[in-house]
Parts: sequence; C-alpha cells; structure tokens
Amino acid sequence: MGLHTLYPAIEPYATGHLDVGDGHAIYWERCGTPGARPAVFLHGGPGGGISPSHRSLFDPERYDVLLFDQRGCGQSTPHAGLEANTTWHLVADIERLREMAGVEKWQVFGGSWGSTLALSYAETHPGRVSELILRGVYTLTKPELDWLYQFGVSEMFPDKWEAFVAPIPENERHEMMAAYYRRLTSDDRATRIAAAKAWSTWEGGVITLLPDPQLDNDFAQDAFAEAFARIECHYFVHAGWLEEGQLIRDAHRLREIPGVIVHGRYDMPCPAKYAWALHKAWPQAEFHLIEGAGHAYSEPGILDRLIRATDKFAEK
Ligand code: STX
Repeated sequence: MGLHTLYPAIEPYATGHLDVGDGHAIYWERCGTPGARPAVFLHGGPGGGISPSHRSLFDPERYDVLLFDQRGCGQSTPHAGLEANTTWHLVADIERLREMAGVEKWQVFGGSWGSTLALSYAETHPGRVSELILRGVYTLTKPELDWLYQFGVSEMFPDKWEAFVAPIPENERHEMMAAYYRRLTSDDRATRIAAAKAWSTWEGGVITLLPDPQLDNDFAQDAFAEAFARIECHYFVHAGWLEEGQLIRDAHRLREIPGVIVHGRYDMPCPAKYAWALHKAWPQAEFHLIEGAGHAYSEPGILDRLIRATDKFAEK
C-alpha cells in the first residue's frame, strides 16, 4: 500500500464562537460524525490559525473533531490581541472547549507550536487526554528560539535571513526577537505591518523542505501576518511562560497516555534534537524520525505517519 494521504475535504457540521472571558471569543468548528471518537486539533505558530485541510487529518466517519483558532488569530477575536493571551490561557480554553463538547477525554493532535501547547495541556491535565499525536516537536527552550531567530537557521538560509534582519538596525540585531517585538507592538500601523510581513515571510520561507510559493504568498498577507507575527513574537519573548526545559522535565506525566511522535529529519525551524529528547523522556510513545522530510505536516512522509496514527487510534 502506498503513502497515506489526507481524507477528502469536508465542511464542519457545526461552527460557533465561545466567549472565554478577557474580551476573547474563540472560533471553533466541529467536523466528522457527531458522537464518534472525540479529538481536538491544535494549530501552529502560535498565531497560525486553522485551515480547511486540517479537518482531513481524521477519518470523518470515525472521528468527531473540534478545531479552533487560538486567541487572537484566524476568526477568533479580537484579531491579533495580545492581552490575556498566554500558553496558560490557551490551556484553560482547551478545557472550556472540552466541556462545551461534553466529552470526558479526547485525543489531542498538535503540530509545531501545537505540539508545545499539546504537551502543556497534557502535562497539566493528563486524565483528559486519551491519546497524544505530536508532529514537528517544539519544546520552546532558549536554544530552540535562538536557533530560529538568532543563529542557526540563519546559516542555512543566508538569503532569507538577509531579508529578515533588514528592518532591524545593526545595533539591535543581537536580540532579534526583542527588536521585532518593539515594532510589532508599535502604535504606528505601517511599522507594525512592515515588521509583521518580514517576520512572517521568514518563517514561511523556512518551514517546508522545498520552496512553496503558495505558502510564501499566504504568509505575506496583512491580516495573517499581523496576527501570526504579533502573537508568535509575544509568546516567544516570554518563552511561552514556561520554565526552561519544563516540557521535557515533566514528560513523565505522559507515561499512561498512548502517543505517537512524528518529526522530519530536516525540520529547520524545530530541530530534531528536542523531539529526540522527548522520545527519551517519554519512551512509551511511538517515535518516527522521517527521512527526507522537513517541518510541514503536508510533506508526504510526515502526512503518511500522521494519518496512520489517527487511523490506528480510531480502531481502539
Ligand atoms: N513556530 C513553528 C510553528 O508552530 C516556531 C509554525 N510555523 N508555521 C506554522 O506553525 C503554521 C504553518 C501553522 C502557520
């Protein structure tokens, strides 16, 4: 049998907004078969939002999936809002959404930043997680942040790095995240948007193994870029409100949870070292390091493993 691919495109059977307080309303959608195996999908960035193809990671006949735009992005409001927007607010939102869905436990599926959030949630509420599927693991430590925004990916993509540092004067380049954060939170809209596009274009340009012009274009759109860059930079300058190394340190809390970890060998933004560390700290989970693949879930070898994982858990 060949590589597993996405299930056919579907529309949600229900959508809405959930008021979570602090002025935030969370856009959610439910897809698949009402009452079937419950799952929640956690998107990347942070600030990346959900897209229709994420619905197709799950067999619609055997799953009842809730997807949502995390605070401040996608169709959640206020757009690009940073107040009361932290990892721990999102963990609380996932619990509110679970209660709204009326389920005791659910499968948690998260890629990239979604894996960071999934680990934060599962280590806080292990009894609420029936299975955990993680792709493009990111544990949000200082070396991982430096790798993407200071020194590392810069060595592999000098052309794109040049464009990323261009908006920042030389004397501020020793702290790129802080320099960007000042501009992304500027009162001047033109300053914010210019910084947002440069920040977002950098990430869009390094997340696939091979260039993807469609992705480059999506990441450069004003509304997407503003939410993505502001929220991501806000989370990262605050190190995700996590203690250094916390997610690996507390991985022993996952030991009763069936898990699958999928990571591309050539993942640029999220180097494999941290997925490997998670594998060591949580040996009960299946671990797949995919050769010839980068970061994006849409890369064939990664997608194949992810679909096999959702299919496998659908049978239980
Ligand atoms: N951030 C990686 C991440 O979570 C360091 C991510 N990067 N791009 C995305 O997510 C989207 C494609 C989901 C926007």
